[in-house]
Amino acid sequence: MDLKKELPAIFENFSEARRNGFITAKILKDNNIPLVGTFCTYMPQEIVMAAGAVVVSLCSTSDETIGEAEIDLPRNLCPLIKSSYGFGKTDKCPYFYFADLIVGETTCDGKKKMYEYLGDFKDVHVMQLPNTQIGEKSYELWKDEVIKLKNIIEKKFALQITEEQIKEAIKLKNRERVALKNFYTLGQLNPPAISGTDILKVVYGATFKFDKEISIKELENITEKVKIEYEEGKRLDSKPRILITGCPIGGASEKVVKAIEDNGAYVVAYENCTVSKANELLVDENKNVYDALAEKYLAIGCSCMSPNLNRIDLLEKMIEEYKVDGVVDVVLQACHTYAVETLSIKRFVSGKHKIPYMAVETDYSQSDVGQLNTRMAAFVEML
Ligand code: BJ8
Repeated sequence: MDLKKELPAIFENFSEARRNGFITAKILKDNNIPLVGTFCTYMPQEIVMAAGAVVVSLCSTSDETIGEAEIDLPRNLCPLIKSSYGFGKTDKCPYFYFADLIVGETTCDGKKKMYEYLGDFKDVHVMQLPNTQIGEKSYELWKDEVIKLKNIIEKKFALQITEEQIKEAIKLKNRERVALKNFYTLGQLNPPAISGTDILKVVYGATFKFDKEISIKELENITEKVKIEYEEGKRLDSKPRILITGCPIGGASEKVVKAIEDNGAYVVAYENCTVSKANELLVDENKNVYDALAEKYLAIGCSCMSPNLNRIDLLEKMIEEYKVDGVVDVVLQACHTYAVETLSIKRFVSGKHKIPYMAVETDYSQSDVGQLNTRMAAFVEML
């Protein structure tokens, strides 16, 4: 990446990483590098990396294939599930097309049932995730599932994964998390250095950069460049500071970020899976590798866990660190777990913290853009 370029061009480079998917996936295949597709932050990527394979997120974020998916699946289902299934069914996603194995997990009901059908198109392994993070039994179950995933990958790709290789993968993935975190916590600067749109572009785009050493270097350089320019006085205006929480965001659902930023505020923090939920916690490098992985991944504060206290803990920390003026909870249509949790998040944010809170339900279409703009304008005015 040419760091002499202006920041907008550098941010665009990360967006391009996803658009260049076909070529990237093809190069990996030509070099006999196995591709493992995932739909969830709970998937312990280090196991795949230790096998010399590449992990790619298959969570689809466009409405392009939803019509095709609705032939097989109910219409009243989360767009992420329908879109992901649709891309699998139609072979329109290069990553899905080239994936050798798909690893799913028993998170929400819609996703785990969808995996059963996905098995018609691809080799699918589903990890059995417990419904709660509490108790020794949940921990042991998840640790066993991590070990089972290692065995599945060894068998699938006819290789052996050593603990040493997993240790190396843990270190590399941790370095990537730190580089990402150093970048997205630029959102803590007040007034902001960069917009929430650009933060998302980089963090989301980075998941499609498969050479982790290069990606880490780029993230470090870009963070440094933003900091230097900030010191030199390049800052954005002071505006209300919004934290986004809820379902994963990216692609079509970025319309929510746009509606916030077009109507007088900046998104400075993302609590959801796309950004902080996945990267805040590191894997302990001093423990037995399976214990360390089980511990880190089971601690993810997703609404499929009951109770989901870790989401509240992370929100508490972020509201403070980012000096947040308002919280927007994004719920994808028909995502029951996140929809039900809006009550407890509202109680926590506006009850305990006295910070304005709004939940928005959306999908991957553009039909609610007008309504989103009206609601965000009213919300921002209130701050
Ligand atoms: S760890 S947030 S990536 S499950 S939006 S498909 S929950 S109905 S995406 Fe998620 Fe893993 Fe949790 Fe993160 Fe279901 Fe809801 Fe759809 Fe969802």
